[in-house]
Amino acid sequence: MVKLSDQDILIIVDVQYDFLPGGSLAVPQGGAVIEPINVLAKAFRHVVLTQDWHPKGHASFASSHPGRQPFEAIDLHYGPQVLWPDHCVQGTPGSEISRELDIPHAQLVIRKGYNAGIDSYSGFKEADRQTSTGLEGYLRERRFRRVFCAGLALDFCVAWTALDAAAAGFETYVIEDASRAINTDGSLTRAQSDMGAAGVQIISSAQVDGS
Ligand code: VGL
Ligand code: ZN
Repeated sequence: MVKLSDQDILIIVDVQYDFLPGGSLAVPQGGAVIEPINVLAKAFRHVVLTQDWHPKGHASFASSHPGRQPFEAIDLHYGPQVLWPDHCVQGTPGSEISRELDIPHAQLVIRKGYNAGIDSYSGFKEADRQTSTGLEGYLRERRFRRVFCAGLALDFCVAWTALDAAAAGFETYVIEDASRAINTDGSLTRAQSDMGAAGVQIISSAQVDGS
């Protein structure tokens, strides 16, 4: 069991309509995260949410690259980039965080992916690996020690957020049953091995003791 304290924070990643059933980048079984997240969030005093938040014509959209298809990879100025269907465009219904989430005590929504030329899977650092969202400073200033991550998608935004949390020095956990993966081109296996190598601990909701 992992006994929670006041120095623990839960980061709920990208539970937005475009990643849920019917969305433009629907994660397989994405809707299955809602219930476990709602239960889990009640065990945490501190919760933050992330929101994928792209301008129209974003560099991560296949539609921005003539002749390219979703789920192909290309090289952008900062390195390889998987191309996606248009998703989470600022202000659209698909970009909204699910109203099924029952986390009224969430303290912050951190938006990411708003720079037109840079993707950001991570809630901490954009894909150029330079540009910061400010989340690390926020968590440090509030003196958190451990970060717990869950949401969508396990092999992209959850994994990258967890990897950056670990790199920033937080003891980091991913709650697997409260997350679901896209799993394209071996992405889930790769994310799992990257997280293992970084010391991110993969646990289940049942191991979290909020009492
Ligand atoms: C995500 C692909 C593109 C995610 C966001 O939330 O995992 N995946 N943008
Ligand atoms: Zn995105």
